[in-house]
Amino acid sequence: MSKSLISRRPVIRRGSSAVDANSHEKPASELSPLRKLGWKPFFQQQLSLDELNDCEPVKVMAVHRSQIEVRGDAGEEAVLVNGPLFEDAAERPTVGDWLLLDRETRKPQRRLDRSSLFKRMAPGARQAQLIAANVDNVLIVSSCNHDFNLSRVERYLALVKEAGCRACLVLTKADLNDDHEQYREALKGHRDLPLVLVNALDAKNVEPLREYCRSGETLALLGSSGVGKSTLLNSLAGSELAATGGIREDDSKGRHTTRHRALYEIPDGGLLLDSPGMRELGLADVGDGLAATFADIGALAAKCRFADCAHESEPGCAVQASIESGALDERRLRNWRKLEREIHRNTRTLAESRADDKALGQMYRTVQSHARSRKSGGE
Ligand SMILES: Nc1nc2c(ncn2[C@@H]2O[C@H](COP(=O)(O)OP(=O)(O)OP(=O)(O)O)[C@@H](O)[C@H]2O)c(=O)[nH]1
Ligand SMILES: [Mg+2]
Ligand SMILES: [Zn+2]
Repeated sequence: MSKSLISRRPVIRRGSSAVDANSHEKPASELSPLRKLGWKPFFQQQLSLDELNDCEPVKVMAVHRSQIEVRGDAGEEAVLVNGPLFEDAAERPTVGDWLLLDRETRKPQRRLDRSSLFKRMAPGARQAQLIAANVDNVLIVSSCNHDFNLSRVERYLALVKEAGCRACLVLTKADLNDDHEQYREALKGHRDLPLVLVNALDAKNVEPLREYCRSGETLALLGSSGVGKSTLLNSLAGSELAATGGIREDDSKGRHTTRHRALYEIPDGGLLLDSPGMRELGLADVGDGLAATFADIGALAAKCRFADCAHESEPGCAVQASIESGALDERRLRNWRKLEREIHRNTRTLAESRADDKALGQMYRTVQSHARSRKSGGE
């Protein structure tokens, strides 16, 4: 199916679940299966008339080496990872993506544009690794022990804000720690980041988190290994959907209990993304998200005497004045600088490897076309 056929106008087909794309007001129990999976007008509008007739949308629930699990109106099925859609590693579908499956052959035809995308620099590589697509809300999960680290929270926030998602910071293992005030104090500078302390093992305790996972919404749980992401999932779902592990409390290396990223359906709620703990979250292409995360420093910097102030020892530096008065934490300035340098470096690396890939692709095409013309020349 050619991309040129894509109509950008919404096409509503009577009698199909696609009609429900506009029914935001319905109670959760009445939503169509697709709406429950997060189908929205944004995706509906991408379908051409031909695609409406020949294809059906499915959501990628999990990605394995040779096949992906998808779910749609027809329930769950497995799709093989081959064909043009899977050739370009950077374009490969990720968890949360919407694909169009041919109604007859059940083969994926194309991936729909994403409403949001999380990616990180693949540890030790020059490429980005996709984490998830089409996520609405994120719980940045950390725990009330040595795992808690404000600079890491800011790293996650840059990613989440770049994607335009709503974030909440969840500190698990509140039952193992009495000094909750220290965390509230540490988060004072982040007025727009709600903080919830929970015992993730206790279903009643996690109730306040349901507002991030309503029917039709997708909630991602992101955080290090052993902080209790799968435990939260199970408590919200009311059943043991995922295995949880016994990480040794004083061994920060820990074992990764969850091995694959996957979406789970929460009864009377939306979809929940559980993923293996991330030891490294290298940032790239999230300049706007970083600016939003450190908007307070940006606002101060605008008041510095010199437009190119480095906020070190320049006279009239509003950022340094704020640190001296105790209003701004120096750690925050250091982390902002560090992340800014990292994003700059990684974004350049990605741009270079994209350019290399493009040049390589061009070279292959040239070689192939020479080979073809030699063949047709009767060699
Ligand atoms: N006491 C207590 N234990 C918890 C809490 N949350 C998680 N745990 C325990 O911490 C351990 C790790 O929890 P998991 O849910 O497997 O952690 P995870 O974040 O999914 O870890 P990975 O899958 O490796 O990324 C398990 O033994 C849980 O029972 C909590 O709030 N209180
Ligand atoms: Mg887990
Ligand atoms: Zn300054």
